[in-house]
Amino acid sequence: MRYQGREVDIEGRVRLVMESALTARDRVGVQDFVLLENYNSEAAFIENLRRRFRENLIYTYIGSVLVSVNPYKELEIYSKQQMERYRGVSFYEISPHIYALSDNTYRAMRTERKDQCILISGESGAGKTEASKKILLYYAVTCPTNDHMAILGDRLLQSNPVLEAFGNAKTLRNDNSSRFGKYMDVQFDFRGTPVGGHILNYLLEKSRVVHQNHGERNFHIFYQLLDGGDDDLLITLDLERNPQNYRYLVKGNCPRVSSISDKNNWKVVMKALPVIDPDIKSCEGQNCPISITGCSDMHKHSQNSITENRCVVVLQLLGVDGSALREALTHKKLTAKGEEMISPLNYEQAVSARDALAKAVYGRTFTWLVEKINQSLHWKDSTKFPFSKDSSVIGLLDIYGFEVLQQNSFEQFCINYCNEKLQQLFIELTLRSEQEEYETEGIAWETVQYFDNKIICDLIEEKHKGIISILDEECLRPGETCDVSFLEKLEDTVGSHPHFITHKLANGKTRRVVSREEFRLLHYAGEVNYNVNGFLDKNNDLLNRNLKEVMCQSDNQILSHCFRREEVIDQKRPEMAATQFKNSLMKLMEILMSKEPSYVRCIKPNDAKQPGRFDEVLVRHQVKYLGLMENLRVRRAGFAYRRRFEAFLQRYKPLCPETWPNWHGRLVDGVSTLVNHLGYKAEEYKLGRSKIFIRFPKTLFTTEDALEAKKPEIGNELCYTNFGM
Ligand code: AOV
Ligand code: MG
Repeated sequence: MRYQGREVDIEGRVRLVMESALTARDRVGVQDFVLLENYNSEAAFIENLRRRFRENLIYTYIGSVLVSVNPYKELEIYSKQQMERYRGVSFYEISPHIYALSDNTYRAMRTERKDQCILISGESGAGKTEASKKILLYYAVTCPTNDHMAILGDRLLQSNPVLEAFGNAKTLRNDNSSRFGKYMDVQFDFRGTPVGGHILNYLLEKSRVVHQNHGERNFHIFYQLLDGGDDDLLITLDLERNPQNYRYLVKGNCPRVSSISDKNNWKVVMKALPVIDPDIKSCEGQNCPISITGCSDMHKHSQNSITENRCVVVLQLLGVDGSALREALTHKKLTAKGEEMISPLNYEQAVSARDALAKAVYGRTFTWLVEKINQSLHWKDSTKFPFSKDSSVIGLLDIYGFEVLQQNSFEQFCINYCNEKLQQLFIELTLRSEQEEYETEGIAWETVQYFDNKIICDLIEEKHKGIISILDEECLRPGETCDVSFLEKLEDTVGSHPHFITHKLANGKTRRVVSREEFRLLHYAGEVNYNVNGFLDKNNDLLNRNLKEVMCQSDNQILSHCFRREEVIDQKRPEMAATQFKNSLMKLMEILMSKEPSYVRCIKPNDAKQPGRFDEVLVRHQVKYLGLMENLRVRRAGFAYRRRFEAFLQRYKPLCPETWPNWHGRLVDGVSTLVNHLGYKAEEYKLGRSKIFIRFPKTLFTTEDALEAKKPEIGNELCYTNFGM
């Protein structure tokens, strides 16, 4: 909303519109949805997004929430000059941008000395990872630094290509899809200089190492190695260039991706690895994760048996004894009544033991890599995680987005559960808290209805009754259990839940849309059928004990770190995969709740990954489930401006002889005296318990004009300063 050359944001910051900073193009549509005339209309909302998208204006605010639409093309808006434009400038003085949000968060951290976090959400391919990289780059470039800290900044940045190589893959939804969740804390000292960092990683999709759906690939690093590794390295690792020759790379029948240069990315990773850890110099070295990758694709597709030479190379890389490994891959060791028994595995069992080993080797190497990165980001002892109190952090959350594939399995179940949790956090912190503020302040307020997805979170995670508990029970139950018995148990326990559906209808008939091996969850973001095949195995995530024993003997530096002897000695069963994931998400929610959140809500404009295409149906669906309309209504329907009594009084006290130069009574009486003097009408404002709420921006503009007119009398410094909460 503009008034006499000023704009006001819903938070109440009044600012002069800097005509030079905003061009006519920037003003296509409205740059903040709260300024939409018809703010109740979804059609108007989408039209505004579309008009801006057409002009490559991919960012729009809802108050302080940044909505971003993936342009699927490189835009000239991320240069260093652009960063400079956004530095230290108020949120609304300039067109919406991820840099504005980054800068605002940084300044809030410094001035309020409160930890911040930036939560980036949206479905697979919507632009979360790109957004998180841009934020990190912004801090690396614009924050004050010194020579030491420049190295740290470099490490922070270089951790990205490395983690992406090992943790991202081409899926049908996204050519560079994150297959792990990532939360990164960047730590700043009191000068605002980045001094440390820490990454928490969540549930890597290990099953991809041994299987890919049609049109998808294994993790990028395999293809990078085969395409980019120099001849000598490939000879040492006994590898051929063609990925299609490898069983673990051929399943998706998609060796190349047009948008990706594996060769170039290999170079980037090779440059980045030694920045993170100078010890990782040579790829053949035992302390290089690349050599582990070399043995993960140990099997050639075209041959039933592994060649003699390849066998020798793999054993060398794994650093284990050949006959012991062969024995462990073909036999199972059981302990019954205190006695050890060895029984041979059949073909399928041996294949699954081999796959389990490959997944374990890859998954644990990935965790090792994250640990290495974390060590390199701990600048000195005082920056050990969790960080000390004299520094502040900005946390960045970039997880795998909500996904619906043709066949959805345990991995999609976990990914989508994670997205439910994030949505729940968004509801907690924006919709609920905003409404609760009116309640706490005793302000009359018409509640905005929104869908609270807690019911779905409960269905999945509730103790004893939720899907994860039932899955765990079924994994632990002695006797014949299988994926189908798990499904039956689900039907018995949660069959009547409004967000759970199987093929069975209440009248005994069969529902067509869900097969006999599936259950359907009605997620906040859409309906997903999960095929139960593999749920038990994936949740168990077991590696035969004798395989573990062999791996513990490894003389490879990385693997001996990954496979600890204690694991074999300790007979206690570790937590199951889904429960581990659930617990780590609970911890993550606690971390995020303790910080001041900012939000980036990413929207995917089309399913074809194409620039310039705005698929209205697809966008509308996302606007709906992301709760953007409710978000807008809550911010808009109430009061445009709110400030604590002391801040309001401090700023406007020159306008009233009774409050100037100082007010000595109760704050609420001071504010009341002031607004009476200014002639505020009863319907224009309300006084809460600690804040004044002003309904219309116009009221505030008039007051601002009066202050402007007073300027010659009271001096400039009072204007646009001291305008905090
Ligand atoms: P995601 O992180 O949200 O999906 P990405 O951030 O990987 O999605 O974005 C997918 C692709 O969209 C990128 O590889 C880019 O090609 C393009 N893209 C996204 N944002 C931009 C931008 N601002 N400018 C130009 N291109 C962009 V997933 O990790 O699958 O949930 O799990
Ligand atoms: Mg991603």
